[in-house]
Amino acid sequence: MTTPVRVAVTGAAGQIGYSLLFRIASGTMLGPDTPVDLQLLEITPALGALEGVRMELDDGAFPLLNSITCTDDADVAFGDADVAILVGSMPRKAGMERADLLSANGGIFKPQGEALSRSAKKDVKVLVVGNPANTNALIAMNNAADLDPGRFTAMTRLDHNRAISQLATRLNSQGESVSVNDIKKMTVWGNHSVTQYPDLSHCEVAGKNALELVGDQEWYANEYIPTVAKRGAAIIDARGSSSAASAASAAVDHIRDWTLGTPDGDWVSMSVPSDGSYGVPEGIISSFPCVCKDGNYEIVQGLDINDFSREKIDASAAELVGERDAVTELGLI
Ligand code: NAX
Repeated sequence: MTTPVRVAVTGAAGQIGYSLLFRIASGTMLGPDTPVDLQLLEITPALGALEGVRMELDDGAFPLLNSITCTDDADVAFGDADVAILVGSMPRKAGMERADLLSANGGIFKPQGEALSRSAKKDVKVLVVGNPANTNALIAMNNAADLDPGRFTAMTRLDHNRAISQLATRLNSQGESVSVNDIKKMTVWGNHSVTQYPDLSHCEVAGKNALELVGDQEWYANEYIPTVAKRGAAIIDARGSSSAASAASAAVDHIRDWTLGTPDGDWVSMSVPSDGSYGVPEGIISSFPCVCKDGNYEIVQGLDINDFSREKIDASAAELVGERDAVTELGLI
């Protein structure tokens, strides 16, 4: 049998975990020939609920699920991990100041970065889902002294998928016949927040430029971009709780593409440590167009950035710099 891949998931008893774990166990993330060991981390009071999730995983009799570990010890959960999906976090609550939010998450992601550094494989692939995802990833990265910073990524794949779906809906309403499969080279830049910039200027629909097909800058600037950026809030309004199944699906997409590669002629949006590409300040974790091959990712180079895009990318990067400065002041990085 192929050696199982060790996949650590934090916040495993939460609502994203409830969708995510079953998809990992079924082979959707790493392929139909790759067995997995699930290493699940929760806070101590949630271990009882996590036990229930373990029972349901057992009841799935998944052929690829080699073992399940449930723990409240980060070093056990991250032990020799090949993949670590960090879902558990302290999201913003009504009335919470930014410093309180960042400080509460520092209490989670600083020790988890240290534990990843001590215990995970050196080539672990880390995906931070828990919000504020980009800055939580930055905190973990900066506290993982023995790991390459490039192993730390944050999730903007849900935004990317939302951007594709909203574009297909619009083009179909214009009388085109478009499936999500026709849409390539979508890019979401910046932060997983309302400042994110879903960019249609390089996006292709069955080989044609998406923006030209839409032909309506007003809709693009004033409807499309805000609809994608505020989709999370719209889901909360409709469902009474935040996106979970779609977030789990995006996490599966992110790790699958990083591991198995992006299709030729396409790219995906991933929040990765900036190397200064496209004028995004070095060191912050920001969303870029990325291609993946042989288990590595690279930021797509050489795209033209028009004035509209420049302003949007700069605004989102400025927000990330502000968050970085705040966590620096708090002594978290
Ligand atoms: P839930 O509150 O349902 O679950 C979170 C779980 O994390 C809980 O079971 C909790 O006990 C656990 N947890 C808390 N602190 C922990 C720690 N230190 N170690 C291990 N586990 C810990 O939230 P859920 O709906 O699953 O969402 C999880 C996170 O994903 C939230 O921060 C949410 O804002 C974020 N999201 C990020 C998205 C993205 O695109 N990046 C989209 C979906 C989602 O909003």
